[in-house]
Parts: sequence; structure tokens; C-alpha cells
Amino acid sequence: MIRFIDLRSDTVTKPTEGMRRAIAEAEVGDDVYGEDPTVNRLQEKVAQLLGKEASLFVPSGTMANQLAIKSQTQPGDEVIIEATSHPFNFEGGAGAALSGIQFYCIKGERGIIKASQIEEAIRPKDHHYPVTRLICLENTHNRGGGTIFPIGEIEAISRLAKERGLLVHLDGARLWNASVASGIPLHEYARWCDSVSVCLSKGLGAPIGSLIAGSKELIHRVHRFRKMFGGGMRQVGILAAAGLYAIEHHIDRLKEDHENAKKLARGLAELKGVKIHPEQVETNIVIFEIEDSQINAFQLAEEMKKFGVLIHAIGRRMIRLVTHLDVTQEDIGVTLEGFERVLGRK
Ligand code: TLP
Repeated sequence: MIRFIDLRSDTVTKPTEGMRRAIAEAEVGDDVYGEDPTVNRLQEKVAQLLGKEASLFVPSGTMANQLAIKSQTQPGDEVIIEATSHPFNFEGGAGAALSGIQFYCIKGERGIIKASQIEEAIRPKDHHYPVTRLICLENTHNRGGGTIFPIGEIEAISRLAKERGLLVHLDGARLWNASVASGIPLHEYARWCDSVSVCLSKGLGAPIGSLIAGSKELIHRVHRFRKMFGGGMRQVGILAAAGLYAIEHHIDRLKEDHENAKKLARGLAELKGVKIHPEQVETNIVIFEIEDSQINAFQLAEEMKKFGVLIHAIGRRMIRLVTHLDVTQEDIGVTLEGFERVLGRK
């Protein structure tokens, strides 16, 4: 079988030998009865890392975000969110379908929105308007290019939210990356938010799983809705074991992914028709544009396959590359060589 260098996403990683052993040896029980000791251990561990009272294991990041929305809104409410965010763009319209909310989108700077922008978006208390209830943030920001949400801005947004009686949800699918790159502990990011979701199946390399953390009272509500959404699972300790293994072994190494992403970006900046700001690459995501005179992004993706490299065209001129634990430093060299052969040097 040919080994592709797969830069389409950090969701494509395969479990390592050590992780597979942890899966095989996991103690299990029926988690719908709350009796899976490995799931319970994972939930306690993540709650502790995020400095929250409780957390709940769910199958996906999408379900985690949607449960956070469902548990903290009423149908007809408005949720303030950034225009290129994951819950608004890539969750199948679930906010409207499952919670009956509408989003109020704010355009951010590489995904980052400011407290002052949010303040303007909060609806007056008048019966003409929907009720503004929740603010959703994303850290790191996927379509922003793996941008780290500045902690000072999160604090300012949280203080504004408290003042105006609003709740804050943080989509922290890649909060691990933000924390490793910034040196700011996970709980410091989480303390400003009522609910936080984190994913085990992205940079951390587990095959599946996300958690949602918050107060005991919130997680009690989330638990009920998880059942309603069909997310109650049984002997799921085999999956939680992979998550625990990932937390124990794969957080610190994220810095290698960040270095690889920076190296990719620096190399790409030398190539013809590539528009990129390497200094803006903060974590494991690289987004760049190719100019009109060059081939389009879909054709570039096809050409790169010939060099054994898979990339994600996210538009006619935009490409996203994501580094992860199945991509080595040598792979970055091979990838840059491929790009150079297709695009040429400046
Ligand atoms: N993102 C995936 C795709 O859906 C785009 C990817 O390849 O990056 N929040 C954020 C910030 C995400 O990036 C993702 C997945 C999710 C939530 C949803 O997670 P899953 O795929 O587990 O439902």
C-alpha cells in the first residue's frame, strides 16, 4: 500500500501501537448506567484539566458543540458567533435544526472577534428582537488558520457576557494546540467560559471522541440531551482508553506539529503565485492562497497526489494544510519539493 502524506486534516491519524494496547486492555462497563470506569476516569481527568466541575464524553466535536448550544438556549434565541466558525459552517445547519436557534454572525480577523464587536451585536431588550443568549468562540480557530484566541480578549468577552446576562461556549476542538503554543494552561482559557468542548480525535490522535465540560448543573442537562441526540454509548471505555492515552502521551508533542507547520509555511512563501504570511502560522494549520495566474486549488490538489501528498482545497484559490502526529519533518521536505515541482520558485 502506498503511504500518502495526508495533510488534509489532523483527524486522519491512525492509533499508535501504544494506543492500540491501551484500547485492548481497557476496563469497561455500561456507560449509559454510568458504570464504565475508563470513561469515568477520562471525564474526571478532562474536568480537572479544564478546571470545571464535570465533563461528559460524546462521540464527536459536532455533538459537543450542538449539546452546548441545546443546553444553553431556547428555540428562537440568538447565538453570536464568528462568520467562518465551525458550528455555523460545518455542522450541517444543526443549530437551527436541533435547537431552533439563529446565529448572528460577526466577521472576525482570522477568526478572532472582539468584545466591542460582540457588544454591538447584542440585541436590545425589545419584543421585536430575538433574545441574545449565547456567545460561541473557537480556539484555535480552524478557518482562521489555527489562530490562537488572545486570552485577554476571551476575558473581555466573558466579562461583557456576565454583565449582559449571556453565556459563553468555547469550541476548543484544538484547545490543546492553543495551550501548547501559548504556554497558557487549558484551565486558564476555560475559566472564562461556561462550557468548553475539546476533541481527542484531532491533534491528539485518538480515533474518536470529544468532551464537554462545565458546571455540574450544566453537564446534568447536557447528559439528558446527549441521550436525546442518540449519543449515549455502552462499553465505550475502549474508546475512552484511547483518549486517556492521547492526553498522557500526545499533548507535549504538538509543538512538533507547530514547527512542521511553520516550516511548511516558510517554504511555501518562496514559491511562485503563493500568497501566505508565514509569521501568522501559530499552530498546526496552514492556509494559503494561489494567485489567478497559477492552476486552481483543486488542480493543485490533484497534482500533489502524484507526489504522494494529500491536501485540502477549501475553495478555488484556497488550500488548507494540517500537520499532525502521522506527519514527520521529512514529510514536510517531500511536500515542499512536490509544491516546488508543480508551482516553481519565485
Ligand atoms: N473539523 C474538521 C472538519 O469538519 C472541517 C477538520 O478537518 O478540521 N470544531 C472545530 C474547530 C473543528 O475543526 C471540527 C472538525 C469540529 C468542531 C467537529 O468535530 P467532529 O468532526 O468530531 O464532529
